[in-house]
Amino acid sequence: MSRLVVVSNRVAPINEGEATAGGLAAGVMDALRHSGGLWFGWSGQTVPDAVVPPDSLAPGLPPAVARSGPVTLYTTDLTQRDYNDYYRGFANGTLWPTLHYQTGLARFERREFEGYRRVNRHFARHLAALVTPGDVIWAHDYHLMGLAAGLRELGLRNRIGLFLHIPFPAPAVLTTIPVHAELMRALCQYDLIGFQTEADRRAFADYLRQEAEGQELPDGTLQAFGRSLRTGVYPIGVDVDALRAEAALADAPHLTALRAGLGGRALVMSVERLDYSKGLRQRFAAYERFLAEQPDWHRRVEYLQIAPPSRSDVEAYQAIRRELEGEAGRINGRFAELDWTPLRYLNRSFPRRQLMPLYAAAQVGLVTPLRDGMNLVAKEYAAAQNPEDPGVLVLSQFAGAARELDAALLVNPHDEAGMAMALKQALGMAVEERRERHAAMLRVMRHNSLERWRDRFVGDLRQLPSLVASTG
Ligand code: ADQ
Repeated sequence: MSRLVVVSNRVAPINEGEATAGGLAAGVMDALRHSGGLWFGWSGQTVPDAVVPPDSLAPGLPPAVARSGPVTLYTTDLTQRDYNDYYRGFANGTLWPTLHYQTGLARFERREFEGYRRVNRHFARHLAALVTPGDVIWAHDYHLMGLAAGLRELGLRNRIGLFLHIPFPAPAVLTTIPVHAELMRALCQYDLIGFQTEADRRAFADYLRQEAEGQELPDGTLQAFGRSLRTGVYPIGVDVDALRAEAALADAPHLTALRAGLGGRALVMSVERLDYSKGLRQRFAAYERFLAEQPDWHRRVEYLQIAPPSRSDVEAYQAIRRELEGEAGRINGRFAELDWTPLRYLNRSFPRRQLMPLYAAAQVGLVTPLRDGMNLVAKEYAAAQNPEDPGVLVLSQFAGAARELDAALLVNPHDEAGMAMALKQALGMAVEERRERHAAMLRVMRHNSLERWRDRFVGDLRQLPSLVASTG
């Protein structure tokens, strides 16, 4: 079997039992262990600019290596300038907001786009030295849209695929990025591009048709920029049984502390990185409205929001953090009693094995992003529930997960009154209805598992006609 080479902005910790590693990292690592392979990405370290001359094509510091059985990890450092332009700049200042339809928060600097291309080439040069002609290369996410182009420039003809974890927006939104054509031309150097939903895949095909004179052949092949490529829909999943097993460990000390604090009140819970795309501001407002309109729920409910800061050196993230701190204080100031804090807002992360029992203890999982590629928290929350007495998932219609989990209570995160009503409905839902909805969600999640996501993507990539094989 051809060797698998995974590339992502950051490489996951190699430690199998790593408590904080997400399902995604574990799933990809499993695939690598299965076929043997390597994982390449940024080390997370930056070095002073002087180490690599500006615009140099020299690869910089040699990649560090770690091994675990048949899996080898390679990482490379970035210079401070690369980090600023590529990671903080174009990836998280331009692409992230635009692909989440937040064009008002997006900024554009050509210098940063050049940095993005530079780092993608830098990754490509390192990789080119590591891969052999039969390897299949699986890149992840919006940081690496230019990686295949970098590899092709170096003459690589391997099968190269990209899975986009976040949404692909409508063409009218994507074209707000001044260099959209250069970006999409580079993206089309991939052989296979995977999306979370059919809506994302369709938006990409629409862009190629409307903006790049592309066409879609009856067998689904897309042709644009002089290239033929395949696309597919691969909704990322979770390992339902493993999550439920973690969630059922109910005697953890942190859970005892939570229960003591709750004193029998119903728990509403949300967990995410602190990010403007996750809809926290709108959710806080909806909860405030719920409290204002439903005085009979006062003292009987508590909302726990866990949101560790992320990307704190990007201005839009500092702004949302300041705003939420203010709002949490104001809402508590308005409703709290001596013995009741209606909203608990924690800016920290928890190891997975602690998070799952918390999900299981929550009567309502409130997952209301303004846009989200998939949203794994929604699936983790549903998987963590006790099937006999499950909690209710209130889910944004704009999360990719809503396409599969239509048995959740679906809400529009911009509809404050609608969200407040859904919260009331969730808190009062009879156990039969909760069981029915939960069983329906479990069925979908068992089918679209993490394993299936990975095996389908890697299987499709392996099956593509190999340019190496066909040309010798
Ligand atoms: P994210 O935007 O990071 O992922 P999400 O899908 O919810 O969003 O995944 C977050 C992961 O981190 C989950 O496994 C969650 O349990 C964990 N996590 C979040 N907050 C945590 C906390 N406070 N403590 C511990 N763990 C925490 C991107 C895309 C998504 C897409 C995923 C996977 O934006 O749309 O679903 O990739 O493709």
